[in-house]
Amino acid sequence: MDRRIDLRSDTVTRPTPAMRRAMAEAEVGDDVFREDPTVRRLEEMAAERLGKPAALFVPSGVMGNQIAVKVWTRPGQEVILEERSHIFNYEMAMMAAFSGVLARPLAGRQGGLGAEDVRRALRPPVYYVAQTGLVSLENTHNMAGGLLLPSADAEAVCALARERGIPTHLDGARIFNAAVALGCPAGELTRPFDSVMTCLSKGLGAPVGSVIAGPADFIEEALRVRKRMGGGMRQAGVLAAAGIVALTDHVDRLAEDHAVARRLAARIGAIRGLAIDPGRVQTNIVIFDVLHPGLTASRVEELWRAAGVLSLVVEERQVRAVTHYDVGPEEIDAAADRLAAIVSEA
Ligand code: TLP
Repeated sequence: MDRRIDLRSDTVTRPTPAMRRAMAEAEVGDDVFREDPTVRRLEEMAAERLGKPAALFVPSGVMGNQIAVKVWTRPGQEVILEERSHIFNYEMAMMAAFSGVLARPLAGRQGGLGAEDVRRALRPPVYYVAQTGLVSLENTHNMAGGLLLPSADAEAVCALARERGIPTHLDGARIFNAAVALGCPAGELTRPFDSVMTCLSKGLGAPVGSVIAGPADFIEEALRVRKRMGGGMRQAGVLAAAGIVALTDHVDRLAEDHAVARRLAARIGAIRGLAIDPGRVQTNIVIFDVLHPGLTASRVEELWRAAGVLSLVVEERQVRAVTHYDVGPEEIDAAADRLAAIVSEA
């Protein structure tokens, strides 16, 4: 069988030879003492790209998001977020376990929340109800199929929160995908938010690591919280070096991932028994519906895997395929051919 085609996630990318070289040559120090020059360089670069005064390198996206929740909130408060968001669904209830806050998930439209949705969910400032401690949005929205968060909604939600003195956080794990898709700097998309988390280890291809960015006092507190979570790393410059290559060389090429995602969506759209609106594939995530009565998402995943293509089941009748720099048009065509064969044989 041909080499397997891994569409489970853009996290499966391995460091490029250039990254490996940068890692081997990285100047390092003990970052718990804040003495690793490569980590500091990455943090400065990330702060600048994300348009915030300061940034902090963290081991994972989950840790970055959860540090932000912890810094912005107090136990007993509520966090407003979209019901299919990563923070609510895939971070193992850590906001409750670590920060003692209650999630206030709202049904969104295509992954986004409008100011009116948020306004209705904000708690009145009376002493006998739990107060809203944070509003968090996601861009691109993973489970909505990599959709872009409409900038007007982001601006309006953040303006409303600011008026009420409530901080805002952006889970921007794939904010550089959004920036490339829109042809604008990432800093423009993060501007309305007080803090942002982004991942270096997804489409940007670094082996490990994410960053959070925000005001200097937020980052100062985030440093303490990171240490409490066990996320203080020592000679982390070997990892940060790959992150620097990711931010320098791998952002613009995300457009290629988006193009092959659209190609895959167009092919899937032509398979009877499956459904996808190719117009809704804006970045590198392709989520399609399994309509064929003889198949389920798990069965499609299993048969596709047997044919050498890995994907993820996201709902009973939904499968996710994510593109990244290890899959080009050829792999995508092969994956689509095998999927078409599976459905027609069912
Ligand atoms: N997402 C992973 C899985 O957990 C689903 C993936 O393969 O897409 N925010 C968003 C929007 C994410 O998609 C992810 C990872 C994270 C945060 C967490 O990042 P890590 O995995 O670095 O902790």
